[in-house]
Amino acid sequence: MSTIFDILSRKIVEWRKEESAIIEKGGTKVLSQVTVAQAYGGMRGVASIICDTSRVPQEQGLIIREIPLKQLLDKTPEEIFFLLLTAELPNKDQLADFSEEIRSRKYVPKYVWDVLKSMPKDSHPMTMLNTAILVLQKESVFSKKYDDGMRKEDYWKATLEDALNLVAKIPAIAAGIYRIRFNKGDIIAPDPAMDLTGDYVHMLGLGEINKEEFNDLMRLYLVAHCDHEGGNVSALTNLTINSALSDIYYSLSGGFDGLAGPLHGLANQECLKWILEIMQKYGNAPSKEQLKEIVWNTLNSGKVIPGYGHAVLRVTDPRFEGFLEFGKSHFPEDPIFLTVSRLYDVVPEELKKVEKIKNPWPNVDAASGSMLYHYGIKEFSYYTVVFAVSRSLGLTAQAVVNRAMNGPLIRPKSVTSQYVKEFVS
Ligand code: HAX
Repeated sequence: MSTIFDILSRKIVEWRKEESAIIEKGGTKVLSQVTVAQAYGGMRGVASIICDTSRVPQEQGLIIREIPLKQLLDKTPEEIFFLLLTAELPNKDQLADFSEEIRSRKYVPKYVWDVLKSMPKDSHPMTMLNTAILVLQKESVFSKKYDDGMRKEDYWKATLEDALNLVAKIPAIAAGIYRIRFNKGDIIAPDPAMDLTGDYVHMLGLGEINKEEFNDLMRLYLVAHCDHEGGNVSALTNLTINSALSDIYYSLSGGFDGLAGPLHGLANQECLKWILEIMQKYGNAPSKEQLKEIVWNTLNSGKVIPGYGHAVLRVTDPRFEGFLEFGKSHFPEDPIFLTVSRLYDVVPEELKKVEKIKNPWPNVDAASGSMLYHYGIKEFSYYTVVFAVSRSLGLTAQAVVNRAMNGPLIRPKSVTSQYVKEFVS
């Protein structure tokens, strides 16, 4: 049976050949240009980095290794991680071997818990997650081997070791953070026999819920948030840090620092907060008129409508649709879910009236928090951590692929405003 290391060893030889051929054939062709407005506008639309794990066409949404997300919604995080890394779904034997690789790496050293327990009681759960990852950095195989003079061709192998270790440990760390931060009792140890989803649910220790249903939601959640091409804040940060040959403990925690922003992963926390405020004001079943009013009140107070809009997408996010379907089939009468659905009927039409907003449609964060809330995770500052557990699959896979392809140091050129002023005149 081939291990993930054997499979990637074979594939990387081909990928490197393909890359050399592309550069040889078309290395001087212009892929993208940058206007002055784009330089001032966060480089939106400038194609200038390579990411092979996934792509996000603006009219389709997430496509992982050329398979649209909608066709992957019944998969497990292990299958998706394998797909992100290798560009193929695993067969039965490969999946069994890969799952075992992950299961055997779950243990989280005690010093991580000591640090987390000593943090201020009001620390944000994302700060705790990023701290835990940084504290674990001393375990980095890449860093140790680099110090020992590892050859460049082997960087990816050490990065893969780090990726497998991180992906295996992050659910335990995330579940531990939930229990420590929200006084849920002792940390629950990982079960070596369980898969990533089952063990995360087990370690959260949520008490009286429909475990089977919640397990299915968590599987969907961990699949849906796994990756979103290479140019978003967390991915680009991860890439940039890793390109300096900082190991992925550094780059992942840096990427997650970006995910913790309200315009990125924190939007799910903001969105549920906003929905609960709406329901506090208008009751369990706000009318469309009331929802319109709240949308305009929010916009007029200078705030964004959380969960709506996107830097790339120009349609409803298929990840949002996945969650909407899940809610419809499992808890269609849940008042929070009903408000999420009703907002979907109202918000896009109102945002279309604001000329500057390029995408009035919902993104993943418009629905995901309401799902967790239904099953009893009511502490919404925790929601971005669940997002991060899933995104660790994509970010670590991107780093492995980048090291495999001998990715360059990321170092775009900056210019001063004075330079641009003279340039435009
Ligand atoms: N509500 C109000 N205004 C919005 C808006 C929204 N939902 N979406 C965009 N706009 C505004 C922008 O703030 C911007 O205004 P200014 O020019 O005054 O700054 C203008 O419309 C143009 O923005 P855009 O080009 O349409 O979108 P951007 O690429 O600049 O930003 C964002 C994309 C996702 C950040 C934006 O749509 C937003 O703030 N949405 C709400 C927050 C959110 O849901 N974030 C999660 C996104 C998905 C994600 O990354 N999850 O992790």
